[in-house]
Amino acid sequence: MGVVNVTPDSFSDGGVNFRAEDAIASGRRMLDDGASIVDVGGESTRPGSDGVSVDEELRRVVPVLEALAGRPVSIDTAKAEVARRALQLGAELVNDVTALRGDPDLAGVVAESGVYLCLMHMRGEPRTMQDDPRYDDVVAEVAAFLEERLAFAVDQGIAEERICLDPGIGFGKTVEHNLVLLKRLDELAALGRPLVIGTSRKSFLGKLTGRPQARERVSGTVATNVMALERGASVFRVHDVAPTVEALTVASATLRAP
Ligand code: 9MG
Repeated sequence: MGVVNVTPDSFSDGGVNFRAEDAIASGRRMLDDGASIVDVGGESTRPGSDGVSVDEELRRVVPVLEALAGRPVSIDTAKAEVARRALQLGAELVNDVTALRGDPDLAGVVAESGVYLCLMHMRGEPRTMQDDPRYDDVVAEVAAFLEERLAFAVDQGIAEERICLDPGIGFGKTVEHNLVLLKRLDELAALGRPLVIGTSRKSFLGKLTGRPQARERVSGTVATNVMALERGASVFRVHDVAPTVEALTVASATLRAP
């Protein structure tokens, strides 16, 4: 899954895709580089960020979705109105970082349209989520949360076979929480739904490797995605599609070797 942030303030790409033409070109390049889908988002979820209005989010994503019509696209939004428009324009998956807690109408939009849904774990909200997050057992608590949100989504009429789960690396987690989640990802895979993993260029990688610039964190991104594959993840949300596809191709061939 390639990441196309149509935002001015993304920590991970410095806003390089804020202009629609740049976002469209990036999305096309990611698909050419081997992404199975591109995730288009118009609201930043980086730590400390504030939300944007429905109108502004639509203004950002609609031209990109229009230009990518006919290609596999996911919409990264927590807003029912934005999801509805994106699905009309052909989006096949709704990536909701609030796991249906942000907008009471979003579950209905997803249920009616029959598209795929990603439910992600987040402790708190982007503005405050990195203020001293604590867990007794981060894996058990994330698993319990995802199980509860999965049951909620199914209860709202969304087909279970259409739902994937995501531990929300970096969303209300310390470096150690992120590492423990990656190390014990098999416990989340045991929930029985496909797992999405999003480590791409995130700050915990920079803290471990001394890379302050997000775009210098490709090796860390690749390493974590290979580990996540080995522990049961099947969707890898990344900015750097070509090196990730190459690494995952080799890693998955190795896992399949007799
Ligand atoms: C929007 N977004 C930013 N990081 C993410 C992650 O790790 N997973 C998902 N599903 N979405 C994310």
